Amino acid sequence: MDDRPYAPLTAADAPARLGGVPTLRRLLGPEPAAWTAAEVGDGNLNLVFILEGPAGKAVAKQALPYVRLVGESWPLPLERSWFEWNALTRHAARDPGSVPAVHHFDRGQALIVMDYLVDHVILRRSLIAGLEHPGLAGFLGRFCARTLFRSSDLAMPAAARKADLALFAANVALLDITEALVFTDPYFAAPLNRHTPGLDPLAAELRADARLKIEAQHLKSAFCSNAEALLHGDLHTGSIMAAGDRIAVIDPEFAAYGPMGFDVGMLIANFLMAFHAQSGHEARPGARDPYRAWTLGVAADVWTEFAAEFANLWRTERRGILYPAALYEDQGQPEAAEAALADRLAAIWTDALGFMGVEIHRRILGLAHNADFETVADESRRAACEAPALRLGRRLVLGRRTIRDMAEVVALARAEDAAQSPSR
Ligand code: SR1
Ligand code: MG
Repeated sequence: MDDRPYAPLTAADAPARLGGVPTLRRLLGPEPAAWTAAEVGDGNLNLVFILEGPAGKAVAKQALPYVRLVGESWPLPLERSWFEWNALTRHAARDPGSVPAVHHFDRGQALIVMDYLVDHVILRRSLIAGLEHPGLAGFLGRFCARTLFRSSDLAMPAAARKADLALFAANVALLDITEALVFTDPYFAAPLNRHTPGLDPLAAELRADARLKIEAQHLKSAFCSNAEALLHGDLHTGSIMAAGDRIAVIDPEFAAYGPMGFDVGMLIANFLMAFHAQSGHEARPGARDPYRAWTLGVAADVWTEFAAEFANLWRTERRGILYPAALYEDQGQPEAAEAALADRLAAIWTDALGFMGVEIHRRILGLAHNADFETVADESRRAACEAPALRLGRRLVLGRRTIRDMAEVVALARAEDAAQSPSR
């Protein structure tokens, strides 16, 4: 523990400042003077260092007191690191092996030192490069099911869940970002918004769509008030690392209680956007068709795997205060428990569809864009990727009560893509 006042690490002072931590000396080597540090953060908020010593490597993530993407004009509490650490420890317990192991946490310095994941890259980079990761959907679907189910009133002792509800409810500043950036700002000319110039007419059309804006606020209301489970809160493909079939989920600093469909929907939306971005990355039209199919397959399978694991947990770990076995199985009515499960999954599905739609909109019309589209340098080509995604987003938000399954979502994504590029 560093008792000095908070100060951001630098590559130059990180070895000396962290050199007193016994765990890190064991991990990196006993002589901090032989360690090096390199700042590699490319996210919107924090500093990230790779620490390297003769014996090994580690990653140090430190919060800055402001939003890195915007600058010091947008202050942000260092305490987000405390929420991230609490979420990481819960994720590790609820889905062992799914998150990097934490080696050191310093609340005052807003610093988490964790495993260096050998050979891993941010999944979004793989999706841009056209790389497949076997087992990805299964891992992610199970991660969502396990972390959401096991943090909910379906599984947790009531007092422990309420204590966590209170703990994470204090993650106000990060919740405020999501509430504004995901659900409201994309739908009007908010000061920090930006979009690709060719999208002006479509952006205006979406912002004039009263039904869309009403549904977006219904979704925001669900996000703010339906404290169903502990969410990762920012589960996009930039919060996932991958090396072949080894996957890890990182960065749960937006963790808070909310509707289960939020994590699942945001995650699937990012695979749908990866699909729409492929025309911006392929060498010639159609060259990425097999990869397009893979991204849509992952999107669909995330839901299937989530639902399967959720059902498994429902049948084997439903020991919380909700839908107790005393009402169903214990009275010889197992089919009633199955009917209740189907109702719960249907509610999560409807929520998830809506959250998919607003996530797509905010990544194209809001402040925080994603590299899938941003790395398409040619603006007209980029707009041609983004426009069908925006249209898909609207169909998902408005159709969330009638769209039945992922096959329908995939068909909608393909239809919007084809309408934009009829030659393919
Ligand atoms: C001001 S922070 C913008 C976005 O970056 C984070 O990764 C979250 O997605 C947030 O919405
Ligand atoms: Mg993040």
